[in-house]
Amino acid sequence: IPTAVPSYKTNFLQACLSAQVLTFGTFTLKSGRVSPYFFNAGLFHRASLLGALSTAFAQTLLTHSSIDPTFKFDILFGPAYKGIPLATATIDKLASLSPQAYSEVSYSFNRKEIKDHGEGGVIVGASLKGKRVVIIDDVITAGTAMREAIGIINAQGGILVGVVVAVDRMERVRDDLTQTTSAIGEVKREFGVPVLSIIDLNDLIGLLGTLGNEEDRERVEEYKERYGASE
Ligand code: OMP
Repeated sequence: IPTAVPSYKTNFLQACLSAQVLTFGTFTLKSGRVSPYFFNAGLFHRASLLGALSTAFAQTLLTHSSIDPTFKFDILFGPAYKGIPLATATIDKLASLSPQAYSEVSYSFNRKEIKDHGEGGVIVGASLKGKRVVIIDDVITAGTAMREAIGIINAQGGILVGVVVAVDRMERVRDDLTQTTSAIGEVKREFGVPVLSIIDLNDLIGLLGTLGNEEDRERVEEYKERYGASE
């Protein structure tokens, strides 16, 4: 594994492979595309794996903060359902790695069903109103899930300051070959916020090469040729 790749990325990739969170085969995606690989964050349920995932998310956020000291947030927002354990585990990890900077950060998530009794409302955890919010989620492919989450934050009066995902699949939003921009690129340009990922498609291709898994590497490369984004 090349030394230029930070160890948190390679540790994370190894954890994904060992737990089969990352698998190779033939998978139909939400977008209808047929992919040679799939990342299933729902399999990170064992304590040690959740620890590996939250550590990698925390390192990704800390690395970005060291490059851009103005990158500060009050809330980590995890869209229901898969984002919920990601947000809660990651703020806990951030606070233990860097208590001075992160002890006061909150988690927050949306309800899928509107609750009209008890405390009511759409949001569980910290209120988003007037707060600096970072969205945390599993995978970004065409960006549909991310746009929904941004809609909730805007409706609640939150200020979106960034997005972090486990895997950036680096795919074009549209199948049309004349439009080759990625979902992440569009979110970055449209909302003017950084969109970070623990790993992306190129990290994955690099790892398959290092592991000598030529068959899967070629299939993933072919998929990238077909659906990969320019930026
Ligand atoms: P978009 O909404 O197209 O960006 O797709 C993101 C969602 O697709 C994720 O939140 C997952 O529900 C699902 N997904 C995965 O979980 N892993 C993958 O490797 C690919 C997808 C997907 O369907 O594109």
